[in-house]
Amino acid sequence: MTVLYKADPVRGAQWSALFAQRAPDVPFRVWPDIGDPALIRYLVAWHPGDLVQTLPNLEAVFSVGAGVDQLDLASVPAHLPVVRMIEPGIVEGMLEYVSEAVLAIHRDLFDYALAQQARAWKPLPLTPASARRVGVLGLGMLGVAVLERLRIFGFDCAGWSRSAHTLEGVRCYAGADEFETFLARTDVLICLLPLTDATRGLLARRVFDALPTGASLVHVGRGPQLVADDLLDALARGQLRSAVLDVTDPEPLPPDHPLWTQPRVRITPHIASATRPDTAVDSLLDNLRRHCAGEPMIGLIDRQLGY
Ligand code: NDP
Ligand code: OXD
Repeated sequence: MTVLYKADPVRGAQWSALFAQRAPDVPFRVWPDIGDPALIRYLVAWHPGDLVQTLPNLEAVFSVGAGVDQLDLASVPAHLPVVRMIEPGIVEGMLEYVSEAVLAIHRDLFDYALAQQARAWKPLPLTPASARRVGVLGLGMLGVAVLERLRIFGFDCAGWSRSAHTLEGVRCYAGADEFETFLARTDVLICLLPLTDATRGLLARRVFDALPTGASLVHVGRGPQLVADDLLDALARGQLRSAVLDVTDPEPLPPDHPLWTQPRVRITPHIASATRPDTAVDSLLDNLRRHCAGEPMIGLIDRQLGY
């Protein structure tokens, strides 16, 4: 049951060494060294391209990351399960990134960076965390973990998802009917939604205008969920105060894009979190064992919903 890896080659070498240690009986190959295509049973990939069609005995496709939007699901035959990556390394990175971003917004660090440029010593009043209303779009693996972490700081926490959830200490909202109410109580909006037809372009004027004036955005979902012109406009009008963007459309963001020069926008190059090979290999091996035993795999996506 050969596993084929097609993603970052440096990380591929790490995966290969870990497989050799932890599952020496499972042949592991790194693309383009695929050997006999008929022997490949499992593909672990970021952008598989048309590789899937060339592997006649494939039994499952695994995304190397938490999202699956980079896979062209329509090109994966319907009988093949598609599984996303659920592993603790991705969660840890996201907790650090979002905590830092929310605390930077909460403690007015955008204002102090501008004040420093002007050499202005200008203390602002402190707002208690309990008076800062944080709202997370998406209550999945990452959204729930982020809310648990933000609660420790004492923020007033809420989340929004497609279906109804119950989370201790978090006000949960669901579906289109409760979206506006969720937005109206959110000072710091964090996007942790998967990219699907339903979420593409969601972060647009309608949403920004439904937030309290002076709210901020932390976008760690996917670039095409954000309408950049609407964000620039909301910042120019003062409707939004600041934005932390880890994802953009396109990636990389072109050097002449107006977002780069916005003083109240902070951009990072899609590094909020990343799959960690040492923990991801264990998740994959567990799923391979489950698949062989006929048990449900962890992270199996619903192809109708697209996540
Ligand atoms: P999950 O699949 O575990 O959770 C997705 C959540 O989004 C669920 O709560 C789901 O609702 C909700 N959701 C999906 N569609 C809608 C919709 N139309 N309306 C309302 N809610 C919706 O995903 P993860 O938490 O693991 O990851 C989320 C995303 O984070 C990934 O898809 C990826 O895009 C991004 N990501 C970014 C990284 C980065 O470095 N910037 C790193 C890793 C991930 P329900 O619970 O009802 O199904
Ligand atoms: C992921 C990512 O989806 O890194 O895991 O964005």
